[in-house]
Amino acid sequence: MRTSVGLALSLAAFAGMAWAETAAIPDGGPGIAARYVRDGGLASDPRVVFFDNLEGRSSKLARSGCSVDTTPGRAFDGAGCLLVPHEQGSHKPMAFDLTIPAGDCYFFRWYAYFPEGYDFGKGEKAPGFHASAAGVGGGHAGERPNGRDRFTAKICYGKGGEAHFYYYHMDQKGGYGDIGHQNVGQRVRFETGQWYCMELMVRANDVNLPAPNGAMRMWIDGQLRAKVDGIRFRSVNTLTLKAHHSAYFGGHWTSPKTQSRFEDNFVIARGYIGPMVKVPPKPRTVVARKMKPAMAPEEAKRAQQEKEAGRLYQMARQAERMGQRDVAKRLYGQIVERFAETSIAEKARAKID
Ligand SMILES: [Ca+2]
Repeated sequence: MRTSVGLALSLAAFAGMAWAETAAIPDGGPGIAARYVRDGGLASDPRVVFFDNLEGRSSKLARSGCSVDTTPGRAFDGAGCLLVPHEQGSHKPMAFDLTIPAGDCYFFRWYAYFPEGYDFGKGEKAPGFHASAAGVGGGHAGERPNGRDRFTAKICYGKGGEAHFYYYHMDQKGGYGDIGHQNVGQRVRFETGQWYCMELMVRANDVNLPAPNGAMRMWIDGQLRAKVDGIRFRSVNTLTLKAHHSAYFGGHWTSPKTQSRFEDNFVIARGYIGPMVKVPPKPRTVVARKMKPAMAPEEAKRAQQEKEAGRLYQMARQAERMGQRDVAKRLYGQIVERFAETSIAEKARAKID
């Protein structure tokens, strides 16, 4: 009797420890990326195990039909992003693994963009994680994992552009994986023509706990939008996380039309990554006494608008030189619409007329 009471107490203590870990998962706030302006140097952070901003000469993501797109003005940041093509009636591009060290808990951040007219159909797969024992290949759709063979935890872009979890685990209701909808704050439904910062955390459970402690989190633009706790993914510790680039429509359905989605700035790390910061954090140095008088707010705003408009104008000119008149025209249109008060708006208007 004493032994069983002692065992129950130590199990409760162990479960309590596991709960404390769950509680420590961040809800958002500054992540690893907050220290690296425009992700510069982020690849060298000791917690980062995979980084690809599609700016190099080659990319490990340019596989299975996916390619690097350098159309001016297309990327989230820099010159390149990933073009993910979908053919009407096809499941392609098929999923592929990204090499990372074996691990039990990872964060995966990327940026996602859906151009105007994009049709989410019945939903498509997005990046995430899976695990499989040696000798267990793909093609197990519709089979409940047994704890020793495999599991999956990824994001899907669902019907109407609403991101949710899709996960195969030991306690799932049926043969197919479970869906975990957004359950924190207001649900986000993707709009076209806009970049979104996606982040997924997956923690495989410690095995043989009385209460399983597997967990998933999803952040959109740095805001926690979905969480699931208490998941039993596995019954052996040897089943560890592998990163997966998934981008196919299905289940049983396919892309409703031939179209492309775009992605940029992929990072996988051992801690919360968070959105890219575009300006350096404010320096903490003491302000010198003799300073140039600060610009009036109106003047500063105007200068900033001139600068932004100038940047877009340069991009439009570059597109023109490359013979991409549609892109150039779109950019000139943006200048006229967004920066009507600037000197550059006049020049842009002349280009459209
Ligand atoms: Ca890029």
